Amino acid sequence: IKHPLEHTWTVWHWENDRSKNWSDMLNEVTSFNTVEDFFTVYYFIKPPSQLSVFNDYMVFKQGVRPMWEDDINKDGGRWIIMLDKNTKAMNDKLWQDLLLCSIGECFQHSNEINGVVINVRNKANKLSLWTRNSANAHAVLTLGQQLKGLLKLTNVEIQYQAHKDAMVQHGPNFNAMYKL
Ligand code: M7G
Repeated sequence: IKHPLEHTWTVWHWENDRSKNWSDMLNEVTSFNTVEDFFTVYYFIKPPSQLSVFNDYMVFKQGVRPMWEDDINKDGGRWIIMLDKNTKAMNDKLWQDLLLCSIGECFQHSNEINGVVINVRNKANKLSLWTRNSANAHAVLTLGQQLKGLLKLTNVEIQYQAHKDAMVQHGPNFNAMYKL
């Protein structure tokens, strides 16, 4: 018998294609709801360090589309961790840790978690933890503190951005709701 997870999670892949709208570049890959099936998927797909730039992985609870507009995301936001691209193995390890902590329900307030994302970009990669309600300051801050602890990011600043702000603020400089 396989070891069941608390939730079923869906893996999405995004790849840039200038001829398409952002949401048309999103593809649903597969879903899993056991530890064993997670690892089968995890080792089947390329690690982030082997993806070309302008590729993303998104892993979200089943039924939540990995976009701001989804009903479950629209009042939410994300904790963002900028990753130095020079440390490939470290990038892959942090992505794996973030996944394992999320699907393994390591976080308090894990009911506030909608999904996790890694964006592979030119200068830096971006790891994020998407939460359901940006107005729930207690849950947001607790999750941020745990994120820093679990991923051992003591000397790295992480920033929380509401999706409503992300919709109007583009680029690497934005007004963070919280910084830790
Ligand atoms: P990004 O891929 O999150 O980060 O957003 P990046 O700046 O490091 O590449 C880049 C752009 O993709 C945004 O400015 C939007 O145009 C588009 N985009 C990203 N997300 C997550 C969404 C989304 O959820 N909905 C829509 N409509 N566009 C998005």
